Amino acid sequence: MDRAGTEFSRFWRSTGFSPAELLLEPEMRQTLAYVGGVPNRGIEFLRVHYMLDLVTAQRFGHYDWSRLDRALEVMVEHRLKPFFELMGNPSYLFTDFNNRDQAYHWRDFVTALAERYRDRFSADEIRTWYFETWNEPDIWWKLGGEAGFNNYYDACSEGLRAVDPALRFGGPGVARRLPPIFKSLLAHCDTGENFFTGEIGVRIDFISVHEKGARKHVEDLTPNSLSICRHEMMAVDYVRQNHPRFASLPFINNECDPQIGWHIPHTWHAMPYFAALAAKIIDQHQRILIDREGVNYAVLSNDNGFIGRWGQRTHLCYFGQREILAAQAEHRTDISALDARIAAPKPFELVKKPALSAMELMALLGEERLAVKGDALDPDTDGLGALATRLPDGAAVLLYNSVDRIWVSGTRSIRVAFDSVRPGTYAIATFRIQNGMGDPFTVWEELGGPDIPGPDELDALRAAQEPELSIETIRVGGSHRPVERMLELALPGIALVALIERSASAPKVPTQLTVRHYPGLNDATNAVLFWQGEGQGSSIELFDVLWSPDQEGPYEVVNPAGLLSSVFVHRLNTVPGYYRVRSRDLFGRTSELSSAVSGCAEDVEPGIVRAA
Ligand code: 8U8
Repeated sequence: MDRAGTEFSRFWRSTGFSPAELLLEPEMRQTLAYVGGVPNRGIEFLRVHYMLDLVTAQRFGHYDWSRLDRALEVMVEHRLKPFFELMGNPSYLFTDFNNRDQAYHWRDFVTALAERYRDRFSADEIRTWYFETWNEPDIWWKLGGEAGFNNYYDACSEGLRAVDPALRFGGPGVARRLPPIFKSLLAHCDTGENFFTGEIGVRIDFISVHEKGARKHVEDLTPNSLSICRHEMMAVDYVRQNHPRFASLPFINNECDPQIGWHIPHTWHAMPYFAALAAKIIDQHQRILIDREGVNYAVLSNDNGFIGRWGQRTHLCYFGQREILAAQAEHRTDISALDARIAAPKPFELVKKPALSAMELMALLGEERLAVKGDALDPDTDGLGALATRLPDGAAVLLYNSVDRIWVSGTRSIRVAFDSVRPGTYAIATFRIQNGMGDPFTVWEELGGPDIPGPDELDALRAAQEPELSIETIRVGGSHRPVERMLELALPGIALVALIERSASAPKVPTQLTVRHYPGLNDATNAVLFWQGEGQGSSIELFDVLWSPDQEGPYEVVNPAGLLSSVFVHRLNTVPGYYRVRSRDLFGRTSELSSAVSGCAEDVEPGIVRAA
């Protein structure tokens, strides 16, 4: 291990989707249990379009917040923070922001919103959120052109500032490259007149754009990963040249997807290809934008929080009868249709894709980079790259093998060597995602591609959804020779290799075990269990879920493989029983069992929460 580390900011821990009404539906609640369960808050922000459509109103100033309250509670319950687009229109009252009264009503609406969620979630909490403009105003802004948009911007800014000047607000999250509304907003913020105060200039706390790797197309266009960084640099350079006082603001690409069109099926969305590509794009941002260009890069987000099937851009594969394709064009939220759907939930199942497992592996990286002395590393040419970090009790290296070609495959033999390892007992853990490892789509194909998988098929899919793990325990003496291991990494593929020193203390018991019930396929009721667990013992631990018909036990493990994330879905047995969870370190030491929650198919309504 090289001691000369530099700070490593985990800037990719974000996702998004549309539309906000999904937050009130069971499919998204279950999705967020997975997304929020990624270890070390490996996904922290959730950026959702049309949030403010969830507010209803008969007239300006009289708002029903109840649906938005619930939407935010679902996020926060799953440890997620809103990347809060001030987008949407309460009962479609607002029509034109060139109208002075409407601009003032919007300002007061934003003030009411910020006060409400400060009181509900605390000032400290909402200061860690981001507030952003309307999504992609260059396409979706219809309330008064560029002048109206600037009034809207000032209303958002002043509305938030009235509650707390420390609330972060920026934008404009544009879809196209340097569109006119991007330029007019920056000019307004730099030298324009604030609609409300008459001051020259309006605050902007961060600048956000969208750049993706290929255009929208039904074909699998080859994403050009480097072009994402190159195109982002065009926005950065524009700001540096035209608005130098904004040059060091946090810069964000909060829709950094390989290809436009989340809903268009590209089978590679289900495959290790996407996992490896996402890791490579993150590393390119570290190398090119942060290290080389000195950009204050704050957030990179894939927009892959949607509900969809294998080929769609989602973290999980949905099985069930619904086609959830809202928000493909300008979206209007139909509140009464939403309420009707909430009242009659449909059965479904979700299976994790490599896109989400990749986030679990990325989440195991530490916050200090270590030098990588790769003689032959040239990732943008041959696809093999590495991100190495220090952990409090060792080191973790993320290796990816990814080229911008969907049909190219192969294998690399890699020698991973950790230098300067002090004497002690260590575990070397290797997690892998590649064809046939952590790859449930291949299992689904082998099963004949069932639309509605049976119970055993679902078990097989879920058994394949965790990254493949091998663990070896070694003793390091005082020789100062590097600790070396060979690794075969497929193209495409990613691996996380960690060297973890054995600590004196055993893993700590997980807390806050919660179970929620959902209607599953095959007439099943699923228990979705989630809990708090990491950050207490060794830096890399796994969880097990145990079940017993008797609260006192004996308990048996029901998860087929150790879990990195603090979430597990289990089909309820016909006999009532109890669940407990435990942590397990890489040396096989386990914590005590957590307190129990009951999982009983007979006495539950879907969606009921039971806290331990
Ligand atoms: C540039 C562009 C062309 C187009 O036809 O549609 C677009 C839609 C374009 C850019 C962005 C866009 O919508 C965003 O991207 C979507 C997607 O499916 O890739 C979604 O991920 C986002 O919700 C949306 O903001």
